[in-house]
Amino acid sequence: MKVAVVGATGLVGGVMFEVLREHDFPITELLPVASERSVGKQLDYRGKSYTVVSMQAAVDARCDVAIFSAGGSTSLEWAPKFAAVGTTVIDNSSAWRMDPDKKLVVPEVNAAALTATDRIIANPNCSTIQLVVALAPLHEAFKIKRLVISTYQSFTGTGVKAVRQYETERGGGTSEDPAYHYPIFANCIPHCDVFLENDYTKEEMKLVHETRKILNDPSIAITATAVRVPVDGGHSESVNIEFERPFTIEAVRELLEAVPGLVVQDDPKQNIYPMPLMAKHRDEVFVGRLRRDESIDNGLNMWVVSDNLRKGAATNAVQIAEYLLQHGLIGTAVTA
Ligand code: A2P
Ligand code: 11C
Repeated sequence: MKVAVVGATGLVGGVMFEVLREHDFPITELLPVASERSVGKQLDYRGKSYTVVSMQAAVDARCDVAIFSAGGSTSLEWAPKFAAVGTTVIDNSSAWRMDPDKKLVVPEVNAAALTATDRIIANPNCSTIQLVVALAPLHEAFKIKRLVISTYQSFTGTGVKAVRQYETERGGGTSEDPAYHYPIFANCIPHCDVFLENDYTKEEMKLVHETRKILNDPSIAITATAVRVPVDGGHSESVNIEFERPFTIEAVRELLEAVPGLVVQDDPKQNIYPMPLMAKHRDEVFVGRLRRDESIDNGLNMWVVSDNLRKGAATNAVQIAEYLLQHGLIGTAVTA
């Protein structure tokens, strides 16, 4: 595969290289791509140095696949140009996710919907990805009526600038170009992404809209609070679920244990539960603290943790590319 990594100099871009290498993705030609500022920079992949190229050079190269992590406006402008020359774009930004003509894919849940004609495929938001991996089998078994989600999101989700802010503050300094309005070190900020008209943040509404789209059920009632925390390693989520139908904790555990890429870590007596420190650098979604919500019928509480740069971004995108490849949906045979 001829592969372009767009946003190669960014935080997700760096993890993308790690995941491509660890998954042994069959790359015949690799193009690191970034803004004009970075063109000519050298990046290392598998001990070899690669020169960062411009967006236009990457379009002209007619790659088989381009994995984008360069923000929404870059995707909006450039993804159609890549698609027009036959490159399949897997896009990490929020630009295309809610477009009714674009698939929003978490391979464990809905990869079967992909076809060779999908030229721009949307990777969901990090907090949605880890959530739906855990929810999908439960929705199928017991039908979810309502979800209340509270997130504890790593500053790494905001990118390089936020990591610099955290590190400067941790060292006792004040960031000259902060990513957040307030200090993130030793703080919690109930504000992820921008505020919308309804006083929810965009991040909170992504959880509402993207979850409904991926689970293919607009009837699920969903409400969310997204909080930025001074944590490196992953996003955590407290998830309260009300099901239509009765369930048992044993059945929930059995369903979750059968999900590929999901690890149940749930033994309170032994202090076993998921934590971001342990999820870091892992591709899986970790679920624990399974217990009944005793305040309602058919209520479940759980705690979901995953490395937001891995399964929440790079890993999910690479898994989509792997699925396309394994099913003959990308490559020269398809694009010719
Ligand atoms: P650059 O390093 O040249 O600015 P992060 O989210 O970690 O901050 O990374 C953002 C990534 O998106 C970087 O690789 C950045 O490249 C890239 N990027 C930002 N703006 C553009 C653009 N207009 N065209 C192409 N790549 C961009
Ligand atoms: C966060 N979800 O941690 C973000 C990062 O819509 O893909 C990525 C933003 C997005 O705040």
